[in-house]
Amino acid sequence: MTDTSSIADWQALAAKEVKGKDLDWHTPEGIVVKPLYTADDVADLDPGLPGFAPFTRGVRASMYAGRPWTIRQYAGFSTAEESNAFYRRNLAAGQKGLSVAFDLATHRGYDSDHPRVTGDVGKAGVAIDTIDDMKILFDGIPLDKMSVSMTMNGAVIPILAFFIVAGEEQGVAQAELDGTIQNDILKEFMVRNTYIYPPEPSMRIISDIFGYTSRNMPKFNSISISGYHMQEAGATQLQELAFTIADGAEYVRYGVASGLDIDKFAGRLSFFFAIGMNFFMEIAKLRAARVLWHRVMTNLGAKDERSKMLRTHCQTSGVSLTEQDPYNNVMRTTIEAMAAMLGGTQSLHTNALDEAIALPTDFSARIARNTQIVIQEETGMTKVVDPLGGSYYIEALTQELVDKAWEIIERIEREGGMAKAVAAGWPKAMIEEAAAARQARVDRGEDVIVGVNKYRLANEDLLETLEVDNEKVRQGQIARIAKVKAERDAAACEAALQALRDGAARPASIDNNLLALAVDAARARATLGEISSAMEESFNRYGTQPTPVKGVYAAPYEGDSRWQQVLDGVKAVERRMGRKPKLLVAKMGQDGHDRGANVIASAFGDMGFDVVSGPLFQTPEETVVLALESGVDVVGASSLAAGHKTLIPELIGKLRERGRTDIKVIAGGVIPPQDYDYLRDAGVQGIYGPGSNVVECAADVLRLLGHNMPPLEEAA
Ligand code: MLC
Ligand code: 5AD
Repeated sequence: MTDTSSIADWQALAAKEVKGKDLDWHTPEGIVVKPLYTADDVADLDPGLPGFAPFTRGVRASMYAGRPWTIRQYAGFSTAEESNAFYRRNLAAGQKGLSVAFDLATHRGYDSDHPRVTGDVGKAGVAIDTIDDMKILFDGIPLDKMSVSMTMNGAVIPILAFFIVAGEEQGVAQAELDGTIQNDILKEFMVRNTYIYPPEPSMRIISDIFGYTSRNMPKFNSISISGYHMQEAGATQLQELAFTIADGAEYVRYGVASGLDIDKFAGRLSFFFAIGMNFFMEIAKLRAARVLWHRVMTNLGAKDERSKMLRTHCQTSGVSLTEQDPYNNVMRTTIEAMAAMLGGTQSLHTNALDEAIALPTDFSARIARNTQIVIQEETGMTKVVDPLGGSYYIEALTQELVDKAWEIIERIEREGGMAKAVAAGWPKAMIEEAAAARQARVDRGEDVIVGVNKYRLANEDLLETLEVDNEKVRQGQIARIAKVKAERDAAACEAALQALRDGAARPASIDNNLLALAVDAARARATLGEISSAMEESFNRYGTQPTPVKGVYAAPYEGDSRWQQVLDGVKAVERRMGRKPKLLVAKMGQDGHDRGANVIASAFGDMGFDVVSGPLFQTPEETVVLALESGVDVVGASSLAAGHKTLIPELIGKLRERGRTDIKVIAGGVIPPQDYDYLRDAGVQGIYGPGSNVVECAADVLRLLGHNMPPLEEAA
C-alpha cells in the first residue's frame, strides 16, 4: 500500500519535473482528472464480480471468454434488394448480427411516392414501403437464427408489423423472432428528430409495443434506449449517461402504468451508447451505466435480476471522424472499439472511414468490420473478463460518473421524470450548449483533431464513395407500391386500416393494441404510409421550432483578434445595409440532424448576424417562402442525409423563378467533394464540409456580401 507521505513525495517529484505546471485535466464533464491514481482513490470501492449485481464488471460471468460481443454493423441504402445483397456479403465475411438503417422517408412515415420525400428515398438507408420490401430485405436470411436490430422510432408500428409478418411468411413464429427495435422516442424529441406524432401518443405506442412483445415475442428486445445520438449531437459523456438512464426509468414507469408487471418486460429493455475518443471515460461510462441501471430498477421495484441488468449495443462515434485525411479514422475507430469492449458491450458497430462524407462502400465496410474481427480473433483481448477491473483510475472514474450522473438523474426525478424534462427543454439546451462550446474549442485549436486543426494536409486525395441514384430508387419503389396496391384485397385492407384508425382514437388496452392492429393491416398489404396516416388522424403530426443557444460560442473568443475582425466586418456590412446581415439556416427534406444547423445559428448569432433558424423538414418551396418573408441575404442549407443534390438545386431554381438571384445560397454538412462542382454549377456560392472553422465560414459570408474581408493570415 502506498502511504500518504509517498504520495506527497510523488507530488513533489512530479511538480519538479514539470516545473510546477498544473497537470489536472478539466474535462467537459466537469470532472478533474488527476495525473495519478493510487490505492487511496479506491479505498472504499469494490466493483464485485462479473455476472453479479450491480454488474459493474459485466452482465455475464464469463463475458467474452464465453461468447464475444456481436459484430453488428448498421447498414442499409437504396432498395431492399441491394441492402439484402450487402447484408449477405457482410455475413459471409464475418459479421454476426444485422442492423437495419432505413431511409428518412420511412422513418417519418411517408411512402416513397409522397411529394415531401423526393430527396430522401433510398439515401440515408433502405426504402421500405410495403411488406414486400421487408420480405426482400430478409430474403435468404432466416429470422429465427439471425438477430436483427432495426433502428426505427417514428414509424415503429408499421416497421415492426412488417417484420413480424415477414417472419410469419418465412414460416418463423413470433416467439422465435430475435432482435431489437430502437423504439426510443424521448431522445428523438431531444436530439435525433425522426418523430412523427406528439409526445403523448408516441409514449402510448411504446407501451403498446412493450405489451405486445412481452406477450408474443419473448426473445425480442422491445427498445434500445439510446444515448448515442446525444453524444453525436454534442452531449458530454456525463450528459449522455444521465439522460439515457433517466429515459430508461421513464419508459419503465410508462410500461408499469399501462398495466404491465415490471419483471415481465424489463428484462428485454436494452441500451445503446456512443463511444468517442475519451478512451477511459468511455470505459468508465459503460461500467457506471450498469451500476446506475441496477440502482434505478431496484428503486422502481424490479425483483428479477435480469430486469436490472443493463445490456447494451455500442457504436463508435461518427462525429469524432473526419473528412480530412480519412485514413486516420481507422485508428480512431480502433481506439473506440477497444473502449467499447473494455467497457463490456454486448454488441458493437464500428464506423467506416468514409463516415464524414458518405455511407460505407464494400471497401470501407470491410475495414470497419475487420477492426472488430482483428480484436476478437488476433489479440487475446477477449480471454480475460473485465481486464481493467481494479485499475485505480478506472474504478475511481466509474464511481465519479455514477455520483455525478446520479445528481442529474435525481434532479430529473424530482421534476417529474424525463418526459417532463424533455418537454421543458432543458436537457436539449444543455446538450446544445456543450456542442457550441466544443465547436469553439475545436475552432480555436484547444481540442486537437489531427488532420483538421493540426497537421492538416495541403492536398487531400479523393475517396471513392457510395452514391445512390435516389430518383431511380424512387421510381422502382413507386412501381412496387402500385403493384402491391393493385394485387391486394382492397376491402380487407381498408377494413384493417379502419380498425387501426379506431384503435388510435380509443385508449390503449390489452384488446386495443396498436401493434396487433398494424400486424393485421400488414397482412392485408397496407403500406407504411397508410398505416402511419391511419394513426396520424387521431394523433396529428408534431413539429418544433429550433431555439439556438446564445453566447456559448462567443465566450472563449473574448479578446481574439480574428474574432474581432469578423465582428467589425459584420458591423461594417450592417452600416452599409442599414440593418444586420440576415442568414436563414435551412433544413430541407426529412433530415433531422440539427447539431450543425444549431451550432451555425448560435455562432453566427454571436458574431452579430441576424439569424432565422428554419424549422426542420421543409420543402425547397417552403424554404424559399420563409427566406423571402424574412428578407434574408443568405440561405445556408445544412444537409447531412445526402439530399443535397436534389434539394439545394431545387431551392436555387425556385429563388431564380422569383427573380431573387441576389440571395446567396451556401451549403454545409456531409457533402462529398465529388459533388462540389455539381453544386457550384447549380449556383451554390460556398460549401462547408465537416471540419470547417465557423469563424472562417462567417468571414467567407462577409466576402459574399461584398465586404473586403482580409484572409486569416492577415488577422494578427
Ligand atoms: C452472451 N450470451 C451468453 C454470453 N454472452 N451466454 C453465455 N455466456 C456468455 N458469455 C447470450 C445472451 O444471454 C443472449 O441470449 C445471446 O447470447 C446473445 O447475446 P447478447 O449479449 O444478448 O447479444 P445480442 O443478441 O447481440 O444483443 C445485444 C443487445 C441488443 C441486447 C444490446 O439489444 C442489440 O443487438 N442491440 C443492437 C442495437 C443496434 O444495432 N442499434 C443500431 C443503432 S444505429 P439470451 O437468450 O439471453 O437473449 C443508430 C444510428 C442512427 O441508431 O441514428 O440511425
Ligand atoms: N449505413 C451505415 N451506417 C450508417 N449510419 C447512419 N446511416 C447509415 C447507413 N445507412 C451511421 C453513421 C452515423 C450513425 C448515426 O450511424 O456512422 O454517424
